[in-house]
Amino acid sequence: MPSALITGITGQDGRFLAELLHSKGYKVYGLLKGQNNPKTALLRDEHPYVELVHGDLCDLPSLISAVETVRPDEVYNLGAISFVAMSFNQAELTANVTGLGVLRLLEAIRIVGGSQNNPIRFYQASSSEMFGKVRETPQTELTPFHPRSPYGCAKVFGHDITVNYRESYGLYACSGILFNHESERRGLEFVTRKVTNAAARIKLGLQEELVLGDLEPRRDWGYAGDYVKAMWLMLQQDQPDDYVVATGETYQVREFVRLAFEAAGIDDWQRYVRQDPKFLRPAEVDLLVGDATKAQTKLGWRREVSFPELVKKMVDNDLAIESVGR
Ligand code: NDP
Ligand code: GDR
Repeated sequence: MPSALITGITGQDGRFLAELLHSKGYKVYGLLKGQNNPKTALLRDEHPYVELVHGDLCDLPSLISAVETVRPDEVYNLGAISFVAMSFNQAELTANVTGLGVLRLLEAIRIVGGSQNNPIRFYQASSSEMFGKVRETPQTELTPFHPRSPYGCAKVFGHDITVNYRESYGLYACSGILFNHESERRGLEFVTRKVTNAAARIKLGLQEELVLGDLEPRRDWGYAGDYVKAMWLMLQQDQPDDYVVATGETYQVREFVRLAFEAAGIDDWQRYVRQDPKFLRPAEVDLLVGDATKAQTKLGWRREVSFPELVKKMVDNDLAIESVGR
C-alpha cells in the first residue's frame, strides 16, 4: 500500500487530495498544526481514514520526526499562509511558513531519506502569484517571476529551493505552479467563496450587502477537485519536473460576482455590492491566465469543471448551507 504525508491537510486542497489518494488505495497521513486545532473534528468526521501526525512547518525537528515516523512514499507540501492580503500584514510569518517551511520539509526528507530503490517523492504547492506583474500572457513554466506580495515572494523562494534540491541532491521534487482553484471548501476569506456565500445569504434575506475591494483584477479560476489530480500525476512520472496547471480562461472579479448572483437568482447584483478601499492591496496582480499545455501533453491532465459550473456548484452549496435552520 503506497503512503503519503500531506501538509495543509485541514485546508481546501488537503481535503480534496486526501480523498483522491484514499480512493487510489493510499495510506494517508496528515500533518496537523497546533495543540488544539479547531479543524480536527471536521477532519476526523469527513476523512476518518486520515492518520494525523503533529508538526509545524516552522519547526524542523517536528518535520523530521513526522517524516521518520510515517516514512511516506510521497510528501505533498500544501501547508502555507495562503491568503495574499494577510501576507502584507504578517510578512515575516508568511516568509517563515510559506517560504522557509519548504526548505525545512526538504531538509527533513533529505535527512531521513527513503530507500535507495524508493526515494521519497516531493510535491511543492507553487502558485501563479509568483508571476505577479506578468511579463507575458499566457504564463508558462518559462515565464519570469515578478511577485507582488510577501506571499508571492515566499512562494518564489519555495519554488526555487525545490528546483535547487532536485538539482543539488537528486531529490524527486516537483513544483506545481497552480492557478487559482476554488470549491465548496474554499475559505470564506477568498473572494470567490466570500461572493457565493454572500449571494446565497442575500437571496435568503440573511444579509443586506456585500463589501468588496477591486473588481477589475482577472483570474484563471478552476475547480480544486480537478487540480489535486495534477498534483498526484506529477509524482507518478519517470522524472520530476515543474508544471503549470490552469484553465487558460480568465475572468474579472466582477464577472464572477455577476454569475454568482445570477446563480442565486438575483439579476441586479450592483444593488447589493459596495466597494471599500480597506479591501484594496498595497500592490495588485491585475491579470493571470495560464498555459497548461505541458501538463496536458505530458501528464494527460484535463480540467473537467467549467467556470460557470464552478460558480453554480459553489452557490448551490452556500444556498444549501445557509438554508439550514431558517
Ligand atoms: P488553505 O489556506 O485552505 O490551507 C492552508 C493549510 O496550511 C491549512 O491546512 C493550514 O492549517 C496549513 N498551515 C498554515 N500554517 C501552517 C504551519 N505553520 N505548519 C503547518 N501547516 C500550516 O490553502 P489551499 O488548500 O487553498 O492551498 C494549498 C496550498 O496550495 C497552499 O500552499 C497555497 O498557498 C497553494 N496554492 C493554492 C492555490 C489556490 O487557488 N487554492 C493556488 C496556488 C497555490 P490550519 O488552518 O489547520 O492551521
Ligand atoms: P488570490 O485570491 O489573491 O488570487 O490568491 P483572492 O480570492 O484572495 O483574491 C482574488 C482577487 O480578488 C480581489 N478582491 C478581493 N479578494 C478578497 N479576498 N476579498 C475581497 O473582498 C476582494 N475584493 C476584490 C483581490 O484583490 C484579488 O485580485 C489565491 C490564494 O489561494 C493563493 O494562496 C493562491 O496562490 C492564488 O490564489 C493563486
